[in-house]
Amino acid sequence: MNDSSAYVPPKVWKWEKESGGHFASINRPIAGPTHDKELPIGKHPLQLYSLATPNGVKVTVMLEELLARGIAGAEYDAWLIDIGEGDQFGSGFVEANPNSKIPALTDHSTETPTRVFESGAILLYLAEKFDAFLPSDHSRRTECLSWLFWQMGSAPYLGGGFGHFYAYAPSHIEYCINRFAMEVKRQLDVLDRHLADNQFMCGDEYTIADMAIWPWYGALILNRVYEAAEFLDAGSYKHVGRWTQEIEGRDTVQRGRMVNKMRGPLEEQLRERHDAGDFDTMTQDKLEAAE
Ligand SMILES: N[C@@H](CCC(=O)N[C@@H](CS)C(=O)NCC(=O)O)C(=O)O
Repeated sequence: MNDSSAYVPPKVWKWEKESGGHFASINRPIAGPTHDKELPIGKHPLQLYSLATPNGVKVTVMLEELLARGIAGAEYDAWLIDIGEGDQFGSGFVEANPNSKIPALTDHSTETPTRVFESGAILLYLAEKFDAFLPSDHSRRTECLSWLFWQMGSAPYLGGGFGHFYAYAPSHIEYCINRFAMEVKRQLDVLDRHLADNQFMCGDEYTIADMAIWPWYGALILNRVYEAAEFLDAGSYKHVGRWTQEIEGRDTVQRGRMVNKMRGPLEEQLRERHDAGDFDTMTQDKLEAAE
């Protein structure tokens, strides 16, 4: 760049001030806990510590799908981790996920508790544990995992790249928005071309690849993230739109979206989930009415 007013990086970067963007107060250049706080443990083998962001929703949808299939071992307690309040930096959470990001899962049904972090790893762990939503045929399984890992590698360009500069940065920087809008539109086109010939990401089978991709790219189509559907002309990706609506119509998906939700209509917020009946009795509207 030859703009003389442009920022010139120092020889060694130092953490001197917050960046000023949304979430600036929780961003730090160091890992590890900031305070002591044990994680609660409920009555079920699976303990989920999360928040209903797209990464969190992947896992709650998977758990609700497993339960809807009659897999009782997938019963779970879902505890709320408020990342705006820094819960992800509590000592117990850092033990569950050294990367300090939701979602984190601990399975207490194993000889010693098994921790799983990274949403893609959690989906794969649950799919393997319960032999569900992952094709058993090797080549179909490989296709499914290719799309699962595609999502894990691609969504940071959508969230940390496009979403950050379009919706959260303190000012709109044309270069950054152009760069990441271009990439996100390319990703949507990848999905659109694939979904033109496939009902789901892996042919006619709904799998963990759909569960990973839908909460991000479906949310973009439905204008639930970054209010960017118009800007990205999301409606033009017809096959992604058809697939988005088909998955949106699943009851399991609607339940999964409610778990650990802290925003939106109170009747859609089930901030903690400990029992299937909680959807009827413990939503935030009912809790507040009972106060
Ligand atoms: N690659 C991770 C990303 C998880 C992630 O970025 N989680 C965000 C919320 S969507 C978070 O916990 N942010 C808190 C922070 O960065 O301090 C995964 O898929 O699990």
